[in-house]
Amino acid sequence: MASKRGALIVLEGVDRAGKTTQCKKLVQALQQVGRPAEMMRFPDRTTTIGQLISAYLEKKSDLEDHTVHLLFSANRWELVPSMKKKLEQGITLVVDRYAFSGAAFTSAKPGFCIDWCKKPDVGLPKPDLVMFLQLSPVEATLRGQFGNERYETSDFQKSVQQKFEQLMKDPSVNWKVIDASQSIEDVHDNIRTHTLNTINTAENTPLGELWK
Ligand code: NYM
Repeated sequence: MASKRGALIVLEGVDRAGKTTQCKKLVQALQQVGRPAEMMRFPDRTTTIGQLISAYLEKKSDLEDHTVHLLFSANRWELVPSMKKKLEQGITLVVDRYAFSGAAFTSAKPGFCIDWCKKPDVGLPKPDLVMFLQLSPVEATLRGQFGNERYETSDFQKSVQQKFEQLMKDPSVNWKVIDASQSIEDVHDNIRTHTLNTINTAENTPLGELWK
């Protein structure tokens, strides 16, 4: 019998919600209980496309808004063959941002509708679980200053949060909202429980296609 597939787990949220910390802790926790797991992040700045995106985010280059949106999407598509291979091998992928960040960040720019923003990502491997780390703007401010990258301003992040809320109304995606204002350990316990349940169900269901 073919081995059971891994689960595709995504963490989303506005900047500074603690996604990266939680992704790392989750991968470690899964490995400790004998579940093969690997972390990925988008944008993946190591590829040629990722380097274009990285220069844009660091404000070292300017790119037209539609163009950079399509590059973020292309950066996901270029990783799809290796993602599918790993999932088939039984490896659970814990992903720091995915197409939801793509749609939320671009549609927060003037002149973009969320439907157009979702289109290039239609058909990507569908996450078995998307956990949204919820953090109020007040709590986010308490975590200190934003960095210097593009999009790192509180007004823009507020619009991004609203776009995420719109995306979360879609019942075709398995969203779970996590209160990110709790301690790192409490957030982790919550995330680990949801993930272990999802891994068990995903084993017996085929991988879906996002927004299709
Ligand atoms: N971002 C991320 C997008 O605008 N579109 C996308 O598709 C993705 C995946 O890039 N501000 C934005 C969100 C973040 C930035 O930051 C990447 P980080 O710190 O590498 O997660």
